[in-house]
Amino acid sequence: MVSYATQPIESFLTDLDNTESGLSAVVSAIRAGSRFLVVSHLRPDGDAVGCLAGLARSLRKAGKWVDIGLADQPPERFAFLLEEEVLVKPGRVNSDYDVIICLDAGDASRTGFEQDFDSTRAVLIDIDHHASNTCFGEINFLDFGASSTCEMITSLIQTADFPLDSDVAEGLYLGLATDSRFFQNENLRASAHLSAAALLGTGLDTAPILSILNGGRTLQEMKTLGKGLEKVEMDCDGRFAFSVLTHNDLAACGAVRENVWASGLFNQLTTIKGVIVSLVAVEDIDGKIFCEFRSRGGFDVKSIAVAMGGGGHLAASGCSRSAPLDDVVMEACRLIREKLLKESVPKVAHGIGVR
Ligand SMILES: [Mn+2]
Repeated sequence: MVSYATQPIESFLTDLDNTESGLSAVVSAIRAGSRFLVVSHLRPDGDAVGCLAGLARSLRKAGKWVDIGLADQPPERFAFLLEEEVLVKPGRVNSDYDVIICLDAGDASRTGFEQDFDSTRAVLIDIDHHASNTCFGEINFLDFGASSTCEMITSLIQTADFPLDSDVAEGLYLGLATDSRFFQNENLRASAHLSAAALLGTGLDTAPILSILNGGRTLQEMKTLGKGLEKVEMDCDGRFAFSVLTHNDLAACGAVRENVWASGLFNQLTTIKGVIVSLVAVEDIDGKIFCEFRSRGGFDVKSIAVAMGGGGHLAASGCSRSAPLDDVVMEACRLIREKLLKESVPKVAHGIGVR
């Protein structure tokens, strides 16, 4: 029988200078603190909600006081993880926390709590896997090779020997599965699978989680997915696919912005044969434009999102703009075309074992 214990999970962390020292500094700060606020980013996804729930539950079992802060409500299908929580909102942060832990957010403004960070005496810890992270904490535990912040929290809990049972594992497994797209991300490290093994080793029943992830789509989300796919356009010799959803499109589907995220549309366009980069632009009801970029084969969409004021990962990134839809789409398309041209990226062969 394979023993996962023979290879400590830390050995799979990237050798970024600050990764391991960041982890041990975080462990020391958490051991020393007793009152915690854990926060995550605006428009929280499965990773954000999962690591908030997982870390809060573990630290409470370790005898700590933990509150959870979120500026936006969690998406409906992940809300069960936080249903017993009284969520702390920006501007309403008490002054008596020892430590504020910021999870899965590339910079302070992504949380909505940046003014609270400025006015608090608490130690600010930044734990994240986004390569665009600005290192904004007093202590930063960053691992750009990690599949998810949930994977990093699993490492943290194991390293610190904090409680890890099925209750703690529930959110962490959900976040690990969603952020790694069920272990389908390119360049996924062994540590992602080892974290999953540790979480499943708690006796976690994954059936309810899988049923939410695979069967929890609403009719509005399904219609939004259909509308987005119907409107796909191809460019750059079939290497670039994009789709633009206006607020009229959303209204026709009975959908709101959150439904587009939950629909799974963003990850669909790069599954078209030959496509290596995709863009979905969404016009919200208030006129704000959201762009989501995805890529395959190592094409860097993070740099495009950063150039447009956003951030994210090499293969999945995004930005938002308050500008006319056409202008934003034109700028995003131009940046993608220029980068494709400059890098003369070949078509990716789609097929098992072919890259
Ligand atoms: Mn994440």
